[in-house]
Amino acid sequence: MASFANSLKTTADSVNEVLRRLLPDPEGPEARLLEAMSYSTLAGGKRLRAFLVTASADMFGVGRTSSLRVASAVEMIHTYSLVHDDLPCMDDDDVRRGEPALHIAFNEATAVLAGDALQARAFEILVGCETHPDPTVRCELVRSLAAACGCRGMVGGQMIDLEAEHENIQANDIIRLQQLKTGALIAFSCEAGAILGKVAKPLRQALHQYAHDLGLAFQIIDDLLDAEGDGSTLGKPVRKDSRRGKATLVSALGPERARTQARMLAQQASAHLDPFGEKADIMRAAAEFVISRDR
Ligand code: GRG
Repeated sequence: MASFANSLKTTADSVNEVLRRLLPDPEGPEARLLEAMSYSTLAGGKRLRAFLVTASADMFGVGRTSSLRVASAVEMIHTYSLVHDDLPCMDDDDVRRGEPALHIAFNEATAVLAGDALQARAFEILVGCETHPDPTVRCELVRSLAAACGCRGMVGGQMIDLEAEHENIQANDIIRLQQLKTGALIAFSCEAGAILGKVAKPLRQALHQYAHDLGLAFQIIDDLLDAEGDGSTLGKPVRKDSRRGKATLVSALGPERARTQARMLAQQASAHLDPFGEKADIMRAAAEFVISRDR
């Protein structure tokens, strides 16, 4: 696990360096917006999604220039989702990654605009020729990321989540909600390597299935951390789900069954990597990390 933590940290350092280059310099009359984009994007974070992009791309011999650009685009989308999720009209959280949330550090309007601009910048990066020489690959990256973060992906999941507050929804509906809200972007991150490497469909499908189980395990642990974890380690408020009466797999199954389910999903995720043999060992370690993390 220590070696996985080192790999995750190395990827985080690399993606942070690329993000610093790809985020616009805070100059001109719109400088405050650009400062806000950097404030949230460079505020830390595990960079797990970036790791999944580079690890899947490494399996197919894709160069790091390409995979780190895609990883940066994904982290920009992830940051935008956290910025908007923290807004008073959504989850209304004041702290993120151990720092004041963007709408607290700046203001609400700036947080909305910074999220919008991060989303646009992510797609601008994907279509850049430096991302991949083949325009059909760039086009598929754009199509696939748009699907993952749009109305039938992350945004759709957030809508269902907001409407489901204080409702007694069943485990199957919770799973679907979470697949959209958090799973879809994780799935794109894992499949990005296959898109960049132009590999055959069954291999991309195997990565999709790995991501499906990994995403659910990730979300169960996130909910367990909210229910049982330490706010100072997590860098965000805890016990939010119970305060808001939000149904999660932890509230539906109870903590012990939820933890067992997460372990089973992580094992199942690793099994989907069989076609890649030893080349996928680091992605198997990622599944182990997801269920043993404390933040
Ligand atoms: C508002 C468009 C819009 C979407 C919001 C993803 C999302 C949808 C909201 C985030 C709320 C949340 C905390 C969901 C739980 C899972 C999750 C995304 C946790 C945060 O991801 P980590 O742990 O965060 O990878 P770091 O800070 O490490 O990047």
